[in-house]
Amino acid sequence: MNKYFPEVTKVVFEGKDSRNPLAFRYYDPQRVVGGKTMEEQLRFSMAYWHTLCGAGVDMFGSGTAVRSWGHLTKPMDIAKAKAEAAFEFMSKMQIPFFCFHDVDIAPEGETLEETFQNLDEIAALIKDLMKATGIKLLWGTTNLFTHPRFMHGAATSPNADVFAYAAARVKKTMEITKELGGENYVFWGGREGYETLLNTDLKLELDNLARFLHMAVDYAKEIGFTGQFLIEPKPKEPTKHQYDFDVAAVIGFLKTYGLEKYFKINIEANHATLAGHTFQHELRLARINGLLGSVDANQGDDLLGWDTDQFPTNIYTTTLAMYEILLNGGLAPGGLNFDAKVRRGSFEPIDLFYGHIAGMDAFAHGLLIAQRLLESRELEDFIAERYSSYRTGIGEKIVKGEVGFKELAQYALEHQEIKLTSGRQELLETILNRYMFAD
Ligand code: XUL
Ligand code: CO
Repeated sequence: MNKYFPEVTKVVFEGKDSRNPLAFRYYDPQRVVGGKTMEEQLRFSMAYWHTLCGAGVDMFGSGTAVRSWGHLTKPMDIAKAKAEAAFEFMSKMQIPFFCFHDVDIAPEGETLEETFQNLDEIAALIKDLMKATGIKLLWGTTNLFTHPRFMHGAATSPNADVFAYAAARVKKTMEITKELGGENYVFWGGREGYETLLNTDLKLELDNLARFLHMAVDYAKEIGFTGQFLIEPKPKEPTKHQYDFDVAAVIGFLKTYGLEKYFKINIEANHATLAGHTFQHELRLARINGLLGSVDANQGDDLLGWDTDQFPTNIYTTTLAMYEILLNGGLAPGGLNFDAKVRRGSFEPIDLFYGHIAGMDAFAHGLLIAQRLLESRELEDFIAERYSSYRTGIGEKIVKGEVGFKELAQYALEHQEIKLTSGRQELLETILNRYMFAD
């Protein structure tokens, strides 16, 4: 496999002193960290849409990306070349998983039948490539947002024919995901939201979204698809108000509609910051609710208010993310999917390698730091001490449900001198820096 990216051989671990830009300085797949190999802890995945389909288009300019399959003109020839290029790329990058939308791997046909036929043909090719390389499918998903028919939503469209059409497409992608041994299936509510309440039946749209997801659960049971269902929150873009706004909104939605047993959450770093949260906040909230399923690994830009989907390079963020993931006992069957694209100006094929190396090393480095931080228990012990008043006396009674307002009022009357302790934020930030820059 040396047809599409001949300028690169295999990217391997060379250690932190290496100056080879096509080597890993931290990602050492077989190194054991926290009882598992880095490969098992990190479960890296390539996003088919950005890496194979991203053309470098933006609101003001056309595609810039130079790709070795760029001379092809027939949609199915392009799809086949992209599939081969994808597996050559992942093999050279040592990326063990990939994720796709249906339309990423095969072109839409004139009719639904033709679309399905195209999908079957490319899925068969992908299945062979998976077998030949050992690369696995982390998740599949359906693109229910690009085509004009989804302008008002898919499962939340006011038009029932669109709801039915979306169901047909999800049904097919789920079948292909099962056929390829996919470990998860993602729902990102691309256009499931609204622009204005002046034309929106909010209650019906939310009820319909839940109906759609229940149908997906039923169909998975029917065909024996046992992958984990995931919802990916995002607060805005493309619609002004997305229904899956953030982890808190998704938890409320899942519980309201009795879906929490069937779904976990796929948390994307850039979506977290767009919602006004840190990535760690979203991971923590999902984790403590037993709903942390998988991660779309990327980062936004503090100065821009949209989803820039950059490769993650901020080691503070990757460290605190890996801290949550380690406390979660890992992500499996989820993983770290690089929902990230190279900048429009990074138009050469080799930039795809630099982008993924940057992201993989940032997470591997973050894993090493997070593991040391956890083993030291410095933060855990501080937090335990900070809440120690709930382990004895009146605090213990509160936690055990043994007192109510009457007893607490009596207690307060008898203990009017309250002694507070410092939160020590600056000290804790210094401790974190000690781990960040230990090597
Ligand atoms: C869009 C986004 C999607 C989902 C899959 O912001 O993140 O690519 O990850 O549909
Ligand atoms: Co995403």
